[in-house]
Amino acid sequence: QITKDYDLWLQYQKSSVANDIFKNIALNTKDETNKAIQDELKTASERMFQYSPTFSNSGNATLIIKKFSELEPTQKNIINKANALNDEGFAIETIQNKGKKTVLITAKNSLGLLYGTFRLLRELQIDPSKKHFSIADEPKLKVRMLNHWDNLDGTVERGYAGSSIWNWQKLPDFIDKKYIDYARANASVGINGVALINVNSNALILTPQYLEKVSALAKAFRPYGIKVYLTARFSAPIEIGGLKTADPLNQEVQQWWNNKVNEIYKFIPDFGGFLVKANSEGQPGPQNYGRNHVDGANMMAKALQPHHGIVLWRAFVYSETDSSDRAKQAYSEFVPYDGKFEDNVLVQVKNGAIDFQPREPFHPMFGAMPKSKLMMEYQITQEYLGFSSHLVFLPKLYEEVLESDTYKQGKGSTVAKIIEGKPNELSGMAGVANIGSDLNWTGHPFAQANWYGFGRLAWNPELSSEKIAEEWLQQTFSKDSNFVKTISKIMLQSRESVVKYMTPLGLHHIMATNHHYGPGPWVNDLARPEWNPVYYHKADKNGIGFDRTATGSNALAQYSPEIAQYYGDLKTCPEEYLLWFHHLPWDYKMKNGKILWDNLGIKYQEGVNEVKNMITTWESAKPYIDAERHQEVAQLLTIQLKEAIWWKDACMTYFQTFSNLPFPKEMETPK
Ligand code: GCW
Repeated sequence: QITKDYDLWLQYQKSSVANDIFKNIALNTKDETNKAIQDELKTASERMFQYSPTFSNSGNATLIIKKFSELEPTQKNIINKANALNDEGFAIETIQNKGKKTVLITAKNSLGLLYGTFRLLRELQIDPSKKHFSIADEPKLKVRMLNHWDNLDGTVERGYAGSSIWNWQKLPDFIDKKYIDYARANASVGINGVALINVNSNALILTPQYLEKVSALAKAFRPYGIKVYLTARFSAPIEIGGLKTADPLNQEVQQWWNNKVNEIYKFIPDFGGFLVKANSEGQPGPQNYGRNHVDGANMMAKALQPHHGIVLWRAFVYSETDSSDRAKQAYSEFVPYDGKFEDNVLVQVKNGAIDFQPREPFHPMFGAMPKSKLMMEYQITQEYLGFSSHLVFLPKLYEEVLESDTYKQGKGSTVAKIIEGKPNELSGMAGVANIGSDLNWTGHPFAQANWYGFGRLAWNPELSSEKIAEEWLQQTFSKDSNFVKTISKIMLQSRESVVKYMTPLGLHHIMATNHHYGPGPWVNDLARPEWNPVYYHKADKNGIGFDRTATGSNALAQYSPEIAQYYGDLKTCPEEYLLWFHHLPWDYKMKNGKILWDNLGIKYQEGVNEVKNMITTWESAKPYIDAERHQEVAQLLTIQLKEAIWWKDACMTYFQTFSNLPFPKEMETPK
């Protein structure tokens, strides 16, 4: 073992109690997924309980893993239970078998059995003595995928964990063990799709030379139920097809995509489909030809339909020409087309309308397109949240968005309900991966929890972040309840802390220009106004904040009347979103009786103090875990504190040039 954190949450730590559950496993190992189940059980059993399981199809099994079509009629009640589950669901039950207690994992197909196995292993990692099971579970979303922003040259856009894990030069013949471990980790939380390269795509990925390599990766992932998707550059028919145009309504262009898709399926029979960024940040798209998003998406959708492939059409668009409020643009470009997208199109919407900020209100498109299928796009990589140097537990952010009530179909139409969609229809969640070539995969050991938590929420968008933090800690570090209690507390608070020391009270996009690391609220020399932080905070001598009410950009009108009223009225608008929706004077009196300027300083200071507290708490965790990972995290927390102070000092000093007020007494004065 090179380093413990390579094993992620699949540590399978040596257990102090015995359990013979893996002694004799009834499993048909002919199928490649069942073979993956076998490998996993062997590893887990040897590491946790120090024995190798026997795999057979008869005898006195201690664990039976069988599709329910293979179960005996006497096991009817379990069959019924499992039958009610969807195709990827599973049941785990302790049953009487030949007079002995036996654990049974059953599902409709082998992928369900794999998910059931990983679930059993999670339960055992948390409680190794466990013998009684009665679990039935199934994913609530169909597409649960990672989006890699990896480039073909090995760099990763917004990647902070080394370089790309895809070794294009050695593919297709060399299958790095890392690919398998990556697939195991994904399958263990139910992730079933991966878009291999950047949405700022390179058409070369669609050429046979690359498709051959992609097909080798698809083959490696297949036993783990993971489908491969590719980003499709809209202008590919010109760049690699020799056509003069990429106009989606041109017959030749449609034919080119049909042929291309047929070719792809020859290489990858279970290819997932295309992920497309079009007409956004300079990427080509249908608008280059006077067409719209529906024309573009449906053209690709039609090519994919004969093969049951899908299109993930991104809604992250904003144009060079309209810069009154970037937050409004996606809604204006998409909502008028509700109901026009083909059945196999998912519109992939970022959680908020600006761009993966530490905190954003939910995207107004959620609930606004009832006749279309919308899927969620989260960022797991921490572009705007301190890269992989800051400990930030993102499931807390994900959960906040999923729980938000859009009121679009009446009270209770939460974002989670909207993306879950109708039963049996296409639905999904994507996360921009934070994975790279670093030994620990994600740069920060705690960033692994964001990958894990994303997967758990994609499986069940209604899970609590608290549960996710606890089970991740138990599997990754230690089951000790003291440890789990204290460290889950700092995880759960970490997202609020980063909001406080970076962008409190609804401020946003004031990170340094281009790279987005560290503070940079001041003017830059970029031509586009919406790439300038001052566009977002609008600080002047009269006050600070973006007026998105009717007196300003009126972005609020894109929400349901209930939400527009709630955020628009200063009496009800939560402090967290104050400056997101309102421009207010520096001496605006807030609920605690203090003025806005003082509250800003107090928030920045609270953020800093909370990081200090994280450091002391982490110090107390020393006895519970290995020195190596303890030391790693301790060093990173030191960076985080230094930078929280940097944020506070830089922002408050800059904003003071407008407010002309002294720092509040609660705030430590910048050195
Ligand atoms: O967050 C912004 C990033 C870009 C990214 C873009 C997008 C891939 O700064 O790097 O491009 O969003 O989501 O398309």
